Amino acid sequence: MTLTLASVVRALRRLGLAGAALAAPSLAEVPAATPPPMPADLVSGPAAADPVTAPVPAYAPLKPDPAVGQPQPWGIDLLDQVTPVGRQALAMVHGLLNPVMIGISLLVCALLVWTVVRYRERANPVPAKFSHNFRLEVTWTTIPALILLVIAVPSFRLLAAQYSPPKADLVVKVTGYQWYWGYEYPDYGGVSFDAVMVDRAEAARRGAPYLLETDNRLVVPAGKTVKLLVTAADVIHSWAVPAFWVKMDAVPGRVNETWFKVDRPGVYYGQCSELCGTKHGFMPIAVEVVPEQQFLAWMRAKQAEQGIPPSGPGIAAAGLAAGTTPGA
Ligand SMILES: [Cu+2]
Repeated sequence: MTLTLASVVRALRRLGLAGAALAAPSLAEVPAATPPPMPADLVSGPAAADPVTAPVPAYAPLKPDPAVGQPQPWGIDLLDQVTPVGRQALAMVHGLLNPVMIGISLLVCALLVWTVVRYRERANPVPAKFSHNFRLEVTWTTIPALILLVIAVPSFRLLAAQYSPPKADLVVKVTGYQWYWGYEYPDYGGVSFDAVMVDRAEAARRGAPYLLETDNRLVVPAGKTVKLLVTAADVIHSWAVPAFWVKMDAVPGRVNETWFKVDRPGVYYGQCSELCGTKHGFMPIAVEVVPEQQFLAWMRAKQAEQGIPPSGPGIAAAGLAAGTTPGA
């Protein structure tokens, strides 16, 4: 019970009701989320890593943080967002949509109570017979229209942000199957693998949430723009990760495009979000965001495992093209 109340109080506080005006928040000033601590040597450019003095550390899978990128017990609010688009969207929900919804609900409740009390039969035995009120009708049409106009401004700004990604640093092809996901990295010699849900014991061993963890995770570099080409091989699926504010339909015979950029290394979970058959609820998505050097080490190990020669952006610069598996 304490937990429930605490969550409700926390969520209400986050709604920002105290100073909530109906005016659209200036989304240009959306507070940048607390920048994640990133060791300087991990923010690498091609020249940053000297293969002789700075050997690429071996890849080690990240342990999920129960507070980030996955559902919370009794959580009633949206997940904390880790992408620029997600932060923009969440600011709009907390700063504009929730106050508008709550304001309208309270107004309608108050009107209802007032009508019931003021116009009950005993207090108002002879009801009025008029059926139109020009001024009132204009008002209750204009005000909602203005509210929609106010909402439209940040809404279109958000849409524009979602559909105008920066230049992609990495492209991943995502394919939905009944009932698992397949991933392929065309820039790295076509490294590919499937991601299948793990059982309860394996999830517990990894400290990961059951029903959300997959045997192979989609691994991507932190701070880089990742473009996803999303499709499906059988029926319609949907690739969705709530903490990224990403949800894209995977349609057979079509390629849909979406993107995300996550600065904070971590493991983030999602699920197929299109009813796709009996095991629709059992094709989760696990994305592991790692510092770039770790990503390259992981990628090189995958290439070695799949008999693919060292290739792809950053592999040679990181000293991984020598044919050795990093950290081995
Ligand atoms: Cu599906």
